Amino acid sequence: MEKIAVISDIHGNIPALESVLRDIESRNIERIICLGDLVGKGPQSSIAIQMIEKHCDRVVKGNWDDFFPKPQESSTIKWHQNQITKDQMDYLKDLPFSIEFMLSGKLVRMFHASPRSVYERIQPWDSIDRRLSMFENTNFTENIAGEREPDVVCYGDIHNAYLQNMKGKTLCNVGSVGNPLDLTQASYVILEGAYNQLENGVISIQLVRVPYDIDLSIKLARDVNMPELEEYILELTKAQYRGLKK
Ligand SMILES: [Mn+2]
Repeated sequence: MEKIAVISDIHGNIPALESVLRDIESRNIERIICLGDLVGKGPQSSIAIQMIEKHCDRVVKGNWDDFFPKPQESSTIKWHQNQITKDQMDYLKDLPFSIEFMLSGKLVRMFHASPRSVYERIQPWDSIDRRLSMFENTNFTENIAGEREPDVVCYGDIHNAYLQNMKGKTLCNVGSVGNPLDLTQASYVILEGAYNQLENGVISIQLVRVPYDIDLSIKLARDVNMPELEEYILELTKAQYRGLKK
C-alpha cells in the first residue's frame, strides 16, 4: 500500500502550504501530487512555485497558472504576475493538463477543474449529468487506458472539498490549501492503495483539514501592500468568496 497526498489551490499562501507539508511529512506519505493554482490571490506566488517544484512528484495546470503567463488588464493580477520570475512563468506554461495512474485496480484521473477546461467549474450541487461528465475522456486527458473511463476523479478549482460515489464512480474534490472557501482550515486529500496495480484491492480516500497561522498569512500580505487585501482577509478568516460580492 502506498499513500499519496493530493494538494491544490495554494494561491501563494505559504503558512498554509507549510502546515500542510508538515502534516504530510508526519504521516510518512511517499508522494505528493498538486492539482494547480499555485499562484495569485495570496502574496507569495514565487515561493509557492519553488516549494511545489521541490516537494511534488507531479503537478497539473490550474486556471491561474494558465492565464498568469499571458498579458492581463487587471492591476491586481499584474501585481501578482510581477511577483514571479520569467523562468517561473515558463514553468507554469509547461504544466500538463491531467495525470492518470492505476491504484488498486481503479483508473484514477486528476485535473484542475474539468476534463474539458481549466476554466469549467463543477460544484457538488450541480446536476448529476454535469457531475458524471467529470469522467469523460477528452482530447485533453491522458487516456492511459484507451477507451476506458476513470473510476476515480480528483480535482481542485472550487476550493470546496467533498467526496461522493455515483453510478459506480468516485468524485473527489481535494479543496484548497491556501484559500479554502468551505472551512477556514487548509484542505488536502490522502489516497491509499496499491500504486500501479491492475487488480482490485483495498483503496481509501481521506479528506484532511489542517489549521494554520491565518494571522501570519494576513500579515505577510499586508507587509507587501498586496492589492485587494480586505477581500483576501474575508476569504481567509470567514471563507467568504470575493466573487460572490459582485
Ligand atoms: Mn483556485
